[in-house]
Amino acid sequence: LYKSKIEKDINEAEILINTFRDDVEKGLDKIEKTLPSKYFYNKKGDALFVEIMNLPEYYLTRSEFDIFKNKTEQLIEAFNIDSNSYFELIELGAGDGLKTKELLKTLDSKNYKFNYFPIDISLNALSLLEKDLNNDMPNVSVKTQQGDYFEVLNSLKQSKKPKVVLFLGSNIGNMTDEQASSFISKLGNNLQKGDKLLLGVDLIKPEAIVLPAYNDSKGVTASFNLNLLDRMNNELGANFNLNYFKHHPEYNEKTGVAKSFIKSTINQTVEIKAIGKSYSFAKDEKIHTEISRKYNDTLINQIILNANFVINNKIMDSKAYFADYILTR
Ligand code: AVI
Repeated sequence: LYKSKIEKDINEAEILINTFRDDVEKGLDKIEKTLPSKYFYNKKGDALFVEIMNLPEYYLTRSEFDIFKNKTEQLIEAFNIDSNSYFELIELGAGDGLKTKELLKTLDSKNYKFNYFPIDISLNALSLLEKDLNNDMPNVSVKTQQGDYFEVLNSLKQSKKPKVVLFLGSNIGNMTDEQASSFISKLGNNLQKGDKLLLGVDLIKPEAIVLPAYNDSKGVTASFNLNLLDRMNNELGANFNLNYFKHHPEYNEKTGVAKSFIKSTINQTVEIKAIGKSYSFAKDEKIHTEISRKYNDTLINQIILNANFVINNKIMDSKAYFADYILTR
């Protein structure tokens, strides 16, 4: 199909930039302008997200780490796996492995027989994680899987071995409830009866705790959000002036929905060369860039309603900020 690897790489890069352009055009053509949050995560965005996870206001990572560190035995018990029979531990998203390492360490010390399969789109994230794990826990066999979650799960399905899938960090909260439902259903379709899903979600709690997590005092979350404008400038030939847009988070503690916006601070027009259009922004007009949903039992039950899962356990951190639900297929 391609004459060379370079030709293939160029072609793939073109497809990526074209979908970015099309998604931006679709979002900015709407009356209530939106941009998809998945475009936060380029190299700069990945680094900013790591910084966010270490912020004092961003409690999510620490809360889930508390569960993995202090309730490891409960997690493992909930997996209901015989320590003599082999199983596959699969993680959706490579992350920095900090939480998973606690689990791997305990599984290893208890002589469980398993392989660890982190799945990620980013080859870079996977190879960093693999190196780190090989260094820190040479006993654990790490089999990185690059690609789309469902494509990889589908290929892993062939093995017929018992599986435990980790989907941590309230990553599901960046989907709409409809997207989350169909995601969980699809996961169920790629697993076998008895397999487990460990779903980590942030819980609904007062605004005084949630809002600062998305509006930190150092302005890292603001840079993370505004990085979208930077990307459009660099990759789509846009001329957003970052001095005239600001980060604007909102949280509704009744619905449990946190939203991030980029707000225009003046009346202005921005040209995006790759689209061949100009967009006007009124003073105080908002572009919706992210949803970070918080949950309770009712919401989780609704989301898994049409999926082939039942809830077995719910394990929370000491402050009851965050929950890891263990579901059985
Ligand atoms: C990755 N995701 C779960 C984060 C969240 O909390 O929604 C992304 C994030 N956005 C702003 N801060 C962190």
